[in-house]
Amino acid sequence: MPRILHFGLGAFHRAHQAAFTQDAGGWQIESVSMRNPALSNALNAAGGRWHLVERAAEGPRVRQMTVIDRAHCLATDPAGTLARMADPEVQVVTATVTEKGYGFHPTTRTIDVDHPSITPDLANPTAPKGLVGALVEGLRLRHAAGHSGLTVISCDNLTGNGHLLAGLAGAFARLRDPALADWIARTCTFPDSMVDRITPASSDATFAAVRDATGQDDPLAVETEPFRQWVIGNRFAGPRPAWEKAGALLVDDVAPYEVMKLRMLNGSHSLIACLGAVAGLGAVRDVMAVPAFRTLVRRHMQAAADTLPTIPGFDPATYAADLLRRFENPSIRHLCLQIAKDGSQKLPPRIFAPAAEAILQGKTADAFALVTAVWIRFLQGRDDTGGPIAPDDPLAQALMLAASSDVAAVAQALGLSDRLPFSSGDWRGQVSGHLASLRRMGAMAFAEALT
Ligand code: CS2
Repeated sequence: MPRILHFGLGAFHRAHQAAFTQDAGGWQIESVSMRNPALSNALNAAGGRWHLVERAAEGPRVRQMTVIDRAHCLATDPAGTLARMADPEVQVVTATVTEKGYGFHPTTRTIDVDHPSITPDLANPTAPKGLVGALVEGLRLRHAAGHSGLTVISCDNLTGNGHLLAGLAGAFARLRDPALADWIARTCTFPDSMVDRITPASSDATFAAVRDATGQDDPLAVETEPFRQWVIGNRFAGPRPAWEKAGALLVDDVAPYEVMKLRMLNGSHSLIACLGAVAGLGAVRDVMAVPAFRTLVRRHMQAAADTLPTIPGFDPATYAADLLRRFENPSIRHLCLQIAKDGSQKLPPRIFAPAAEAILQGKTADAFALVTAVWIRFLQGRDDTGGPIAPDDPLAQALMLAASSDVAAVAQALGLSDRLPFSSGDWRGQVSGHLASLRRMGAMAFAEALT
C-alpha cells in the first residue's frame, strides 16, 4: 500500500493530516517522533491506534484512528527511520515540526548554518536530528537506491512553507554533495500547504471524553475542533492520496490562502494569547468572553483582512465571523500559553509581515503595533496581578531582557532592527505608546479605553 512518511508526531498531525488521509482512504502513514521514543513506542504498542475527539459546541464525537500503522523515533533510530525514505512504497513526506524546526535566517529565509536544528546535522549528516538534515539524508538513501523523487509537504504555519523547505533542503544537500542537490531539484517537489485545525494540547478532559464514549483509557487521545481545512499546491512528484475526497483543496497557488490564514487566524490567536496571559486568563474562550477583548480581536481581523490580496469566492467578513465562532467554541479549552509559545518564530509572518506591507503602502499599521506591544508586555514576565509569566521561546532570555528596555531592544534581539516594520520610527513609536498604556492601565482597562 502507498505510504506517507510524516515527521513530527504531535497532536496537530494526529488531528489534521491523519484525519484527512484516513478519510481519503487507500494510503497509510508511518509517523516519526523527532525526539521522544516514549511516544513512538506507545503508539506502536497500541497498533498505531488512538482516539480523536472532535469537540463541537453541542458535544464531542469520538473517532478511532487507524491510518498510522507504524511509528519511529528519529533521535534513537535515525538509520531505521530514514531507510523508510528509500522504500518505493513511500511516495509522500509530510512534516509538522513547528516554526523553529526549520533553521532559517529570519531576514533572508535562507539556511542558518548556526541554527540548533542545522549545525549538529551538518557535522553528523548520517544521524540527523532536525527536519532538514533528515530529509536530505533520507533523499540521499533514496537516490542511492535508484528510486524516483518524492513529494515533500510542509504543514507548518510559515509563509511559502514548501518553497522555504525546498530552499533549505537544497542548500543543505549542496553543502553535502552538489549532485544530490541537483537530483533533489530535478525529481522532488515541495508544494506549499495551508493547514488549519485548532488542536489544544490533550488534557484530562480529552481522556475523560474517550472514557465516556468508549469505556477505554487512551493516553494517546487527541482532541480538536470539528472544522478542518487543507489547501495544497497541486505539484506532486508521483502518486498522492485523493485528499480532495476528504475536503482538501488542491490549487495552483496556495499563497493567498496561506497569508489569509496566517494573518487573520494565527495573528488574532497571538493577540488573544498574549492578552489572555497578561490579563491572567487561561484559555482563548475566556479572552473572547471579555467584550473589550473580543472587540480588539474583531478589529485585528479587519486590519489583517485589509492587507490581503483578493481571493476569488472568498469573503473576509464571513471568514472573520467563522473565526470568532471557532475561538468562542465553549467546548474547546485552548490555552493562551500554548499559543503564546515561540512568539519570536510566530510573529514575523503573522504580524510583522502585514505591518511592513501596510507601511510600504502608506497605510496605518497601528493594529500590528498593538499586538507587538501586547507581546512585549507578555515578555516582561509579570501579569497584571503581579503573577509570574515564563515565556517559552528559543530567544526567551534575550527577549525578556530586551522587553524590560524598549521596542528597539526587542527588534535587536530578533535581528530585525533594519527591517520594516521595526525600521520605521513612527511604528516603533506606536508600539511604545501602546506598551506604556498597557503597563499603566493593565490589559483590561487598556482594551476598554480603546473600544
Ligand atoms: C496557533 C495555531 O499555537 C498557535 O500558534 O495559532 O496552532 C493554530 O491553532 C492553528 O494554526 C489552527 O489551525
